[in-house]
Amino acid sequence: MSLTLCYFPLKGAAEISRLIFAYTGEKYEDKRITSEEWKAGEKAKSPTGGQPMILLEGGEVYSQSMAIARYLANKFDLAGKSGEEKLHADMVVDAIKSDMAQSLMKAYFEKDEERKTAFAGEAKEKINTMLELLEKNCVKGDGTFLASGTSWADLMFYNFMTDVVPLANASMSAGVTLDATPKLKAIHDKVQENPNIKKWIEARPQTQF
Ligand SMILES: N[C@@H](CCC(=O)N[C@@H](CS)C(=O)NCC(=O)O)C(=O)O
Repeated sequence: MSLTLCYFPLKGAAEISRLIFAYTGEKYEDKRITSEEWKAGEKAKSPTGGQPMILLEGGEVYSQSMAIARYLANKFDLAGKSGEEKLHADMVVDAIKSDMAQSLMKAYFEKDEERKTAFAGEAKEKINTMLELLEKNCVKGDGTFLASGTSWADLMFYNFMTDVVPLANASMSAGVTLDATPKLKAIHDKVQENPNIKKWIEARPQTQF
């Protein structure tokens, strides 16, 4: 039995794990759970009450998107080749998830127009600062964050630029680009050009989020 990744029919917090499966070519079941199914019984299966969840070969269920993605990165050798490389990859992933993506999402989902404008301004500033820092301090390889080659940090960055930033650019004129950060652009492009990733991007269900 292969691994089963469960999530709503969205890219959202499961897409980084799907990208890890896609990049490595490892087989899994991409189980998409509707809101109705979730409420009707699936939610009760999640150890921490949310999705995504992963069902392991032995039947155990685990949740929390970043714990699942980190587990897969370790399992499929995309976490980094040493303790320090793993720390480096985690640092980049946290900067993307906890700092950049979170500030954009806070603005994106805000209903009050005045607050939305203020949050969008803050998000833009945070992202531009973080992109400069990642460019300056965090790219150790040739088109990869790690010196040893592609890692889940590169896939996380690609996920952010491909699935999160376009929403913010379209709806809040966030204007986030990689024009001033050539090393980050090279990381994005290297993932985008990977044949397994290309295949997944073409084949994956089309969803807004
Ligand atoms: N910190 C958790 C958040 C989990 C979470 O809230 N997931 C949402 C979907 S993105 C969910 O399951 N919502 C439905 C619910 O909580 O019942 C993670 O990263 O996995």
